[in-house]
Amino acid sequence: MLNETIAAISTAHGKGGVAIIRISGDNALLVAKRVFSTKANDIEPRRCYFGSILRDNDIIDTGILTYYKAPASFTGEDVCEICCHGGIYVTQAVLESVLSSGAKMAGAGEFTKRAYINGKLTLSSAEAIGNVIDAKTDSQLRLSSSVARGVLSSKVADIREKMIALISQAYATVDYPDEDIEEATREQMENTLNLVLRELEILKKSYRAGKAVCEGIKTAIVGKPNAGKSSLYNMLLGEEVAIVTDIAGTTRDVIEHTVSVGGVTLNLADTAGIRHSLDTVEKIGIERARQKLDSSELLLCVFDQGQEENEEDEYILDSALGKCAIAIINKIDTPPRISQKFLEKIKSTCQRTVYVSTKNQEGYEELASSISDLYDLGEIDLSNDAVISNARQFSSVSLALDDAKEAQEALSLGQTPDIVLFALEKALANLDMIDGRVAGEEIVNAIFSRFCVGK
Ligand SMILES: Nc1nc2c(ncn2[C@@H]2O[C@H](COP(=O)(O)OP(=O)(O)O)[C@@H](O)[C@H]2O)c(=O)[nH]1
Ligand SMILES: [Mg+2]
Repeated sequence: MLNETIAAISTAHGKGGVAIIRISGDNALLVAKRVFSTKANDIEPRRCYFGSILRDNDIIDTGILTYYKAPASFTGEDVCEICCHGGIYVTQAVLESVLSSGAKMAGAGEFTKRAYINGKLTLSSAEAIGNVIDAKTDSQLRLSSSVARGVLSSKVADIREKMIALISQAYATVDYPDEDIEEATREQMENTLNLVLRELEILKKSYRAGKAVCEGIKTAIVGKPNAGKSSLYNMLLGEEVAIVTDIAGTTRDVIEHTVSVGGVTLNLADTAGIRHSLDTVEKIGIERARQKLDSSELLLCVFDQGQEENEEDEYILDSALGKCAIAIINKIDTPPRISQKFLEKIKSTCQRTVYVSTKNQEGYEELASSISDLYDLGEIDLSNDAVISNARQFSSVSLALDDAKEAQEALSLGQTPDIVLFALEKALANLDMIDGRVAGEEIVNAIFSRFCVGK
């Protein structure tokens, strides 16, 4: 039952200065009053009241009560928040008192789900609140906070409005099946449709950046032994994680960490140097390096500029063909011996070429801006532009775009209005999936079950 009054600890589970127990539902104030005793006669909304927190008539703590009256609350229902001291035991005791006073334990994400169902949040905003909580890098925070504030939703609403105008224009003519769409109307529709197409294309393209920030890019550092892969790995992570020695074949296991470089989230793997080896353990490491090379979305191919290139370098470069790759010319503190011809080949194979000396920690900035550039972060303002940031949203935009193209084609071929209308309605239905106007119950449940209890 939706309006059952629910409660949970909304702050992190662990010891802290303060904790918040949130209560939401028709009986929120009634439940809170049973647990919280204050001198005030009346609890007014949006005011803070100091008082005692009771369990079975015993005072167990003192704290603050805040009441948010429906619909002006996070969930859109009556909400009370009791702020108590943040010890693990005391917080649990306050929650138990609330539960025995008539509230039910909230499920994971149930507050946010109610906010969505009550129209306080769109689906993409609700999803983004989860991402704000999970954010581990600055760009993840900026992007998810912008989606949570509704920047994406208002762009979608804007496109939606144009589509609805188009649909109503098409409906106006569909009632007279013997007539074609009038020339003036068609021109007007074409103009609006072109705008819609352009905006959908921009949104679709924004996923390159959105994915790079939110989901991260599977990245492997590859190169021959001793090129400086582990040194680069450590430079990017800002700490000595991987073992660096001058002994070829040092790295054997694949080491993986997540790091933000130039705003892009790299799921970064250091690998064994690829070469012919007879050592049993190193051979396994090399095999794993090859697998990483194949399964990665971005390669950082490391070359030692202090050595003439050899067949191992050639092999690495050939493997980068057709993939997204950045060449890292390392050891620029040493005299160059790599051939000009090979450098040319590197530049024509890899999307970017960056010169570094991991020994002197030189070239980080250049590498960071290359990565940022490669994933369009230079063109996008993460805090203010509408950006698609997950596969679910991407699929809706892509489908809507295909349908809108179909409508455009039908319109320009002078087909009957019902064909145009059919394509436009499909486009609208697909676009509406983003903010859950027609999202199936399963999708909605999948999104909210990712949340922690109390959110
Ligand atoms: N001169 C110089 N030596 C480097 C540089 N980067 C790495 N090295 C050295 O090259 C050797 C191999 O480095 P390592 O990172 O283990 O290479 P990997 O086998 O590719 O992982 C070590 O002795 C490093 O100190 C650099 O920028 N300049
Ligand atoms: Mg290594």
